[in-house]
Amino acid sequence: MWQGLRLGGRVVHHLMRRYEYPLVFNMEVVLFKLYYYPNNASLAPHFLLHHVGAEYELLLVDKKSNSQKSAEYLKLNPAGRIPTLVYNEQAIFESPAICIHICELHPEQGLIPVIGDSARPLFFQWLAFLNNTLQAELMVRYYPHRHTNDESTIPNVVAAQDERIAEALSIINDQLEHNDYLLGDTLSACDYFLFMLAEWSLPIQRSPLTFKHLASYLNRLSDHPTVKAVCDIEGIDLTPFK
Ligand SMILES: N[C@@H](CCC(=O)N[C@@H](CS)C(=O)NCC(=O)O)C(=O)O
Repeated sequence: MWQGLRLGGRVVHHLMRRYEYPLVFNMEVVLFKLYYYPNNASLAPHFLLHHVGAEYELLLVDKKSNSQKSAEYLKLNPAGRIPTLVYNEQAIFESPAICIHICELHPEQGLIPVIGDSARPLFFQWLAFLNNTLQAELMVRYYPHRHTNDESTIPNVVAAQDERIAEALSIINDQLEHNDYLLGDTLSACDYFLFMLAEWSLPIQRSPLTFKHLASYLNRLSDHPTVKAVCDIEGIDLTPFK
């Protein structure tokens, strides 16, 4: 059984359901289903679904019991990772791809610059940097045992990663010195993605809050209604950003 929570629009239901059943609430089809775990890589897509005002259902993938590796889930996401988005019966995985898809389905929200806008390549640049560099380094930092066959070297892997993460945060900090948001003066999906990764980075020695411009940006974003609402749903404490 997946534990589902339907959000968006006006109604919130708690329910238990099998995901293969047709999804109909009050005779309305729920368009988006997000397979998530609180404060995991599903957080950025969750911010976006909330921001665009989508009708969506959250389906908890119980990481504690390794449900992301269950045969049922692997049919949707052969990588066995969180998140997965199902839209119009099509499942996709990889959080940046999911983010882009949601943005493109809601172009009126301006969360991705349109084709021809000079900010569009920068959008791809920052999203790729966040996902391929910062997120990838964080994954090694938090799962160091996957990156060594000698347990005694785990502290070295962690220490090396802390430095690499600080380097990535420093590049982002420089970008925010003269820009309100990653792309300039407009909020985009990249900012939600960065907020997710910054939250994960809080326990690190050179936390994002030790970088002046990044810290004040995160402080501002932590007051954004979407960030507040989604963090409330996922039980994420925003006080460290205040
Ligand atoms: N590149 C993937 C990574 C997703 C990922 O690693 N998710 C983590 C949670 S944050 C996960 O599912 N970990 C469980 C596992 O590796 O078994 C994405 O961005 O969607």
